[in-house]
Amino acid sequence: MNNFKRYTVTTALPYANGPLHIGHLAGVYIPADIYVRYLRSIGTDVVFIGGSDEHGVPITIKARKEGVTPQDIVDRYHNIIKKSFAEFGISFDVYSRTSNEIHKETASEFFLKLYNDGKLIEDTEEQYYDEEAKQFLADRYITGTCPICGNPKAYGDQCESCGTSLNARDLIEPKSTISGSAPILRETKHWYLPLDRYEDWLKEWILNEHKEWKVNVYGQCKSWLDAGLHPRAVTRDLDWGVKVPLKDANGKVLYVWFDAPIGYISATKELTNDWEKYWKDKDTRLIHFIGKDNIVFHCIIFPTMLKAEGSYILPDNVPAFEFLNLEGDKISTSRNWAVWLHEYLVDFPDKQDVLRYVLTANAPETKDNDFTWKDFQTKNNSELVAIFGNFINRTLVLTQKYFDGFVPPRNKFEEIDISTLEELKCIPTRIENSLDNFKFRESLSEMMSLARLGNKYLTETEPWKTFKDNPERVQTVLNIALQICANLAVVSAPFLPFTSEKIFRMLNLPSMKWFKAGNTDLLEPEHKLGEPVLLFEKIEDKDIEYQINRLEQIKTANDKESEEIKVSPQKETICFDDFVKIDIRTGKILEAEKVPKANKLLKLKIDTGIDIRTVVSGIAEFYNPEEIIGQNVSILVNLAPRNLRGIESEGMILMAENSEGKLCFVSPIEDFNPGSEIK
Ligand code: B3M
Ligand code: ZN
Repeated sequence: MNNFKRYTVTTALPYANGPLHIGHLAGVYIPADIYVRYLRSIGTDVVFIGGSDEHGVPITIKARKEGVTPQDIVDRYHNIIKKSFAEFGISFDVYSRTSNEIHKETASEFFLKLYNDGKLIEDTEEQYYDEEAKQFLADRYITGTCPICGNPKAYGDQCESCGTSLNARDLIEPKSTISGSAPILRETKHWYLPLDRYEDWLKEWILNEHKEWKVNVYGQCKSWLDAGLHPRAVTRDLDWGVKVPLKDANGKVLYVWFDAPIGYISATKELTNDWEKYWKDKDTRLIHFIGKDNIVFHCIIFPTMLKAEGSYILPDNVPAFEFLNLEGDKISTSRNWAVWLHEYLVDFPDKQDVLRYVLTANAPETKDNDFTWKDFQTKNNSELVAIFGNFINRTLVLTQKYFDGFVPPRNKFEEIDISTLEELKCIPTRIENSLDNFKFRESLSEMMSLARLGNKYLTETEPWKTFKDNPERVQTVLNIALQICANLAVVSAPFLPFTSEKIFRMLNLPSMKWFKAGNTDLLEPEHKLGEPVLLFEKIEDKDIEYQINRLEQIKTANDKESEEIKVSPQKETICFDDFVKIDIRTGKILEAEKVPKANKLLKLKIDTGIDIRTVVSGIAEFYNPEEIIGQNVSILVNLAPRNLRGIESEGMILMAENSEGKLCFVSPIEDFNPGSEIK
């Protein structure tokens, strides 16, 4: 270990504009959670900080598209995200958000301190302005023709066709996405952080003093520093964000990447009045867990802000992870190419630890890595079930059978007993060393080596054969096997917290701290054990095929999307009397949930004005249940009820369907009374 008195561990603040997927967990939150659980277990004073990043242009664009406010968007996703973290046991001491007051104050004060100390530069430059919408345009709000490849739909910051990163000024025939008009150039004032003035200091601090940082992190920093740094604007013309706290800054907010990392500080303030010792005492070790796309912000820009402010400590390490792919393809929210955490739990309830295990074993530590459902199944069936679960289960069941669930005494040792206990004593230190070096895959495999050791011990000593002739020998064997179980409960806790708790309960022991690991007398003879329960269960082929199928359907839908748009021909003529038989009403979705093991179906509760009824609707591929609650709909109410997957569906929601089978709601655009007739 080292000489620090306490730890501040932060995790990248996810943007509150979508739910979480496995890539988030694997690349940031699971490793951070393992690390913090371990630190707590060895008695370290640590605060574990998380929160939602609720500013930035993508959130305003999403809000505009849906016709709601940015605050509506972040309220929705902040809650979904927070819930997912809790469900997967990510044990934050505080999970905050950057739209709350304490953050606005903290970020404003930070900016003002830099401003008043003369640490920022003021500069005026020309930027695109939409005269109809009367606002300056962020790069994402401008489209035009890419000067490189001619794509007519390039964005002001990037052309998604050829991948070139652009400046809005590069676009040919730029257009505002807000009003559709051609923007004009207009002067605007901004404040800049002069990174160039900190270049020498950064070189010394990172390249000389932090050679121990992970190669990917060190390498990225070095190439930024070698290329030379330039002043960076820390304000934007936008109406969503932390207002710039200066008189002449109307309509300007802090740049999201300026305020977001300050969110770590505000979250700590929210947690404790004693926050300063976690941020200003040099005996505190500050560690940022992030994904690789955030390296420059956490290693260069935020440290420069902290240094310029003057009273804060700097990060001592920034363990950044690479990316997790899904079945060979980059995870993508817009293409719905992801395993969403809230959906995973519908299909695999109570299997949080299985996902934690698989994602740790495959953590994209040093290079991008792939998640596949087949591998998920294999790791569950042949590692968690066949080794870990099997060992614990056999030990407890045999103790129940031979000794009524009482821990037997130890008698004379044989060679294998001694060597097994010796090996047991070494394993915790190996896990510690790996964790101290942020090698999570290695630490997990050391943890599993203890389960392997136990399994091998039982297989070689064969207590089920020995019992008849030599029950005394079996007493020793099961005592030792039980000590291994207790040790597994201790050392698996950071990795598989839910499982660890179950083992402690099965052993009828209170949860134990890390210093107990390696102890061979955790269970006294005569101690009465609790009830054995199954820790892991086999995952069947059909459950995996279902998941693979789901992804294939998404892939097909995505491929089709790029094909031409076709319109189907008009149907045969009907008379007015046919039409009036149809009773369509305005309604509102009150509740929505996935129908288990059905790709396409959502079960909805609809207020039809007439009554509240259940409707099963085939829209699950296009909408997450959470995002459609409160949605206005048109509903055919006099359709005869139908039974779908055992659920009685009493009506049909009207949807528009395009030639690729994509669906969208057809609903009153105003909040109309449920029950109004549509004719
Ligand atoms: N929200 C970016 C991201 O999720 C950003 C992280 C902020 S950390 C202060 O990639
Ligand atoms: Zn292009």
